[in-house]
Amino acid sequence: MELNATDTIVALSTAPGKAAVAMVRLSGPDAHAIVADHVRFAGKAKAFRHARARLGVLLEDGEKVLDQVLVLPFFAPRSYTGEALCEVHLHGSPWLVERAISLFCRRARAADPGEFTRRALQNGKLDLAQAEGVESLISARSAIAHDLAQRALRGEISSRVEQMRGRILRLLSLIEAELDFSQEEIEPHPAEDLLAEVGSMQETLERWISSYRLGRLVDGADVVLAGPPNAGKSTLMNALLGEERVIVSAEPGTTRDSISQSLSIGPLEVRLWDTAGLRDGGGDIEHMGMRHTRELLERADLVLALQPWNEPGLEEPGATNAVPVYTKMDQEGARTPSGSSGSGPRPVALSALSGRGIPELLKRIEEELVIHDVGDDMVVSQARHRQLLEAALEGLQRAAEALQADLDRSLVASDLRPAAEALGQIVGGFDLEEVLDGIFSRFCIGK
Ligand SMILES: Nc1nc2c(ncn2[C@@H]2O[C@H](COP(=O)(O)OP(=O)(O)O)[C@@H](O)[C@H]2O)c(=O)[nH]1
Ligand SMILES: [Mg+2]
Repeated sequence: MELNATDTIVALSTAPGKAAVAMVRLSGPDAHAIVADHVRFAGKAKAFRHARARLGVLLEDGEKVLDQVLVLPFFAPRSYTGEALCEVHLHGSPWLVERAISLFCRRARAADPGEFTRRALQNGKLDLAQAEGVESLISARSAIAHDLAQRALRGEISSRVEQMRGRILRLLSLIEAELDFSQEEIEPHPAEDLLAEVGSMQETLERWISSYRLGRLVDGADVVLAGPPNAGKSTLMNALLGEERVIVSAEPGTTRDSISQSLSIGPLEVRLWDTAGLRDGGGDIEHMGMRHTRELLERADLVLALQPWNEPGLEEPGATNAVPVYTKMDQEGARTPSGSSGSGPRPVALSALSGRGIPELLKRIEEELVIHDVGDDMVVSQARHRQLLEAALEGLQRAAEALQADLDRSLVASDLRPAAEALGQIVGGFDLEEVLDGIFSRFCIGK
């Protein structure tokens, strides 16, 4: 895609389909003129003013009134894209929207997916991490997803990553300066100082990378109901969903397939999985179900390991992310099995039939998933960011090793450079050499 796009693009910016109101957006040099061509405004002919809405009628071929519209113009660079932009609000009939777009398309072109945001990126209105934030915000389905997207959009990821990249570049410039002026008897920086700085950056990057455990939950957390047949998994599934979603029966092996359903728990979106209970025996289909159960257990964010209160220990919750759940606590004589208060995670006791213990379970699920209060610290929610942070960390690790082994400092520099580059890719739009040039042009030796 060319920089400084010169064509004007148009697209429906609200969801497609029938709606009370739809918004068609144009961006590019002719955005205002194109709209003015097709809309007759009430009152005296006045020029558009930035961010001032005007009522008018959309005309087909200069006479036939298609709809009453609200026109909202934005001037470059004070728009989302940084270009002249115009919103046209009209009634949300798919036919009408189609008509309006084809009128505008006489002098504009239908936008490619994401092209408005792409132009915003090219015009410096957003950086790459913020553009990803826009997409995340639109797809947010939970309070956590929304919160993290807003942070990205505000530039919190970008500024932290940029700061970290700045630290690496400062280190690089120190080392490069030593190398460039090695004849001039400059005292090299002690390895311990450099190591301390690299070590502190490593620590921060490790913390950021581990925050992905929380950040990835923006796509929904997988919570798996596991346990032997007849433990009450399907009954609990229905109780949590508040509907008879899955079949419950006293016959072991009733659930043979894994079934998932979404559920909001606190700030999270959870995919709750009912599974085929693991047991010896059973037919082919049940075995296939059990294989799927094992796969699910491996990638689960949280396992609820169900056991009837009177048959504890049938299924040891082997996974570290498993919470023991004692079921059927409404039965006569039911009590939490002894020995359950020892080491290991605190058990939850409940009855899916009476509902007792269900609120506690919901609270516990939330606690287990939102591991710690992240406060203002960085939370990585994009797999792309995590990969690049890992690449950066690897570079720092190698640099630390080179420093420890007292290798030539040029080798240290060549490990630091890809680390800075990886961080640069998170925010995007930077040329490392360019930045280094900038830094060195200001760098002054001997002063
Ligand atoms: N009394 C009592 N029975 C339950 C409870 N939960 C499940 N059951 C019964 O236990 C049997 C097996 O339940 P189900 O949910 O199908 O177990 P699953 O095999 O783990 O899915 C059924 O007869 C249920 O009615 C409970 O909380 N209290
Ligand atoms: Mg079942």
